[in-house]
Formats: sequence, C-alpha cells, structure tokens
Amino acid sequence: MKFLDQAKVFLKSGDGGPGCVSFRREAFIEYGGPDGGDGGRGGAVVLECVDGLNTLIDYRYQQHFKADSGRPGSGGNRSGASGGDSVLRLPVGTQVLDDDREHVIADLTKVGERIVLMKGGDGGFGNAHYKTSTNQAPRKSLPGWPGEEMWVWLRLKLIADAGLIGLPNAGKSTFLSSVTRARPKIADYPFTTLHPGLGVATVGKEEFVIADIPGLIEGASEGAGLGHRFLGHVERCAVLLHLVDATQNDPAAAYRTVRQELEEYGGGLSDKQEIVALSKIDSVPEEDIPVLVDMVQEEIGREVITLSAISGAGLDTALSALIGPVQEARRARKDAAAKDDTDFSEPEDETEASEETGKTGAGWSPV
Ligand SMILES: Nc1nc2c(ncn2[C@@H]2O[C@H](COP(=O)(O)OP(=O)(O)OP(=O)(O)O)[C@@H](O)[C@H]2O)c(=O)[nH]1
Ligand SMILES: [Mg+2]
Repeated sequence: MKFLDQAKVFLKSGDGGPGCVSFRREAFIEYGGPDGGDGGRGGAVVLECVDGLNTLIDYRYQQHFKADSGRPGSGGNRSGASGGDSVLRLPVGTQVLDDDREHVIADLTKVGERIVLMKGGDGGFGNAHYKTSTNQAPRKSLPGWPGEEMWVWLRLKLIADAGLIGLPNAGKSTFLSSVTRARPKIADYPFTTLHPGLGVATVGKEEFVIADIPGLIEGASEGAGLGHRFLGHVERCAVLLHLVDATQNDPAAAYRTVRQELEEYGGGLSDKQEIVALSKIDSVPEEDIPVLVDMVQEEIGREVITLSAISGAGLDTALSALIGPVQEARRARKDAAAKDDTDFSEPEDETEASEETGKTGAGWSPV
C-alpha cells in the first residue's frame, strides 16, 4: 500500500430538495386544498475513523466528495427523500484542517469515531405548509436550502507510543524489524526508509506501537534530505528512542545534529522524553564501548544504553526503558478521559463551554 500523509479534498453537503406546489384534484372532491409536500434534506458530509488503514492514498485518486441532494416534495403531501450522506473513511490519527492549514477542524483519534462535518441543507416547504384559514389555496413553496462546501486538508499523524529517531543509517528500521513483526526495507545507504512505518512490540503482557521514520540530517528543517516533514508522525508518541550509530567517528556530534533538528521543528518534540541508545555495538571493539558511552553521556548528561539489533544485545533493556513512559502516558490519557466524562455531565460554566466550541472552527458535532 502506498503511503500518503496529506491530501486536499473538496467537500460539499447536499442541497435541500424544493417544496412542491400542488392541489388535491379528485372526482367529487371540490376544493381539495393544497397538498404539496416538503423537499427532502440534503445528505451530510461525515468523517468516520476506521481500523486497518494507515495511509490517505485513497484521497489522491478521489478528491471531490459531494453528498446527494434531497429529492423534491410532491403532491399528495409526499415529502421528498433525504439525500445520502458522503462518508469519508479515514485512518486513526487523521486531522482535518481548513484551507489555510491553520485551524484543526476535527481530530480523529479513536476507531469508530464519527463526526458530521457539514449538515445537508433543509428541504423547502411545500404549499401545504402555508395553508391558513385566510389563505386556503397558497401557491407559495420554497426551494431547498443549499448545502455547505469547503476545501479541507487531511493530515495523517500516525498514532504510535514510541518513535524512532536518528540520522540515516543509524539502524532504526533494523531495530523495528528485530523487536516487532514489521518488515521495513533495510539497506546500507542513507534514506532507505522513505515513509514512516509502524510495528507492535511486546514487553511482558503489554503491547505498544513503535514508529520508524526516515532519518534526519543537518538542515532537515530547511528541507535537506527528506526534510522534517515526517516528524509529525512521532509528535503524538509518549517517548522517543534516539539511535546513535556507534560505528561512526563522532557519536556526540550525531546526537547534537538530530537534537538541533528536533528543536527547529518545534511541536513539543524537543521536550519529549528521550531514551538515547548507541546502536550497532556488535561492530565496535568491546573495549571501545565504554569510551563511546562516556562520550555521549557527557554530551547529554544522562544515561545512555547500548544495543545491537543484529546480535540482539540490549534490545530488552531498550524495550523496558520505553515501556515506562508509554504506560505513564496511557495512564494520563485514561485519567484525562475519566475527568472529561465527569466534566461533561456537569459543565462548570456555560460561556466557557461555548467559547471552547467556537475555537474548534465549529460546524461539526460528534454523532
Ligand atoms: N552490525 C550491525 N549493523 C546494523 C545494525 N543495525 C543496522 N545495521 C546495518 O546498518 C544499515 C542501515 O540500517 P537501517 O536499519 O536501514 O538504518 P535506518 O536508520 O533505518 O536508515 P534510514 O532508513 O536510511 O534512515 C544496514 O546495512 C543494517 O544492516 C546492528 O545492530 N549491527
Ligand atoms: Mg530506515
């Protein structure tokens, strides 16, 4: 499956159907009266978060999504049928942004989440609606209300618990392939990984998702290499595993380069918990390892672990170092969700609540 993490699409909800002007005409029934039905409501544009997708590639091939219009009303007081909804099936972690890519309109983080982004237009009234005691034969009916339309950006930010970062060739994909069942492309040249990949690792009974992204190089924030575009995919991780290739001349400098790019990217990445590991230690002489560890430890002022994805050394240590922050983040999320639920039943302040909805860009409501 091809990977695509952003797409621009045009969305339109359905127009309402027009109301009908009609009078009852039947043998032996004089002055049958108005019986024009109302038009049907237009279909809505619905976002649905589904399992089993991890790319937006479908939205490269279809970029226009229009819900059906409502059907016109007809005689005999028959209302028109409502238009069908247009449903966009999106992977978990998709954000919907407005045309200028500044405001997040919706953020789909749970499978099964459904959001009505735009409602369809109401149907127009038929003439039966306007009958009164003084106007018993109205000829008035309304056209349907138009639907809404807009261009939006879909942006996928994969949801992983831990993210792998490092220079190209640091051994990120090899690490992913040895601790999970993912099979990313691995080769001895920079930029083997061209798009992010996910794998599920297990520690004891706990499972967590690790994301592997393309390597960063100096100047990534200015677009060098593959740029820092894919860093968005580790933005939601609880912890980062920073792999530093132990076989290169200056591991401390390698560490600094990647940190610099993280800081330039922003998005809270540089404040995230980070586990630093010297990788490929099977390829350096054993007596050199403590020297290298000291070198990097001095640079970062924290403990550094060592691992080799090929020999398997240190992999368990790395996974157990990751699981702590992952569990902590899960607990925090659970607590926040529980708190949200209680807050929801007892809104503290109504004005605050309405301000909050205003900020999201409005126009949508969870189903
Ligand atoms: N000896 C040894 N070689 C390793 C180890 N891990 C990775 N390599 C080798 O290093 C090279 C690069 O590995 P990758 O896993 O593709 O590196 P990457 O960080 O994903 O690289 P990019 O995708 O280009 O950013 C490959 O030739 C691997 O076989 C290790 O633990 N020991
Ligand atoms: Mg790779």
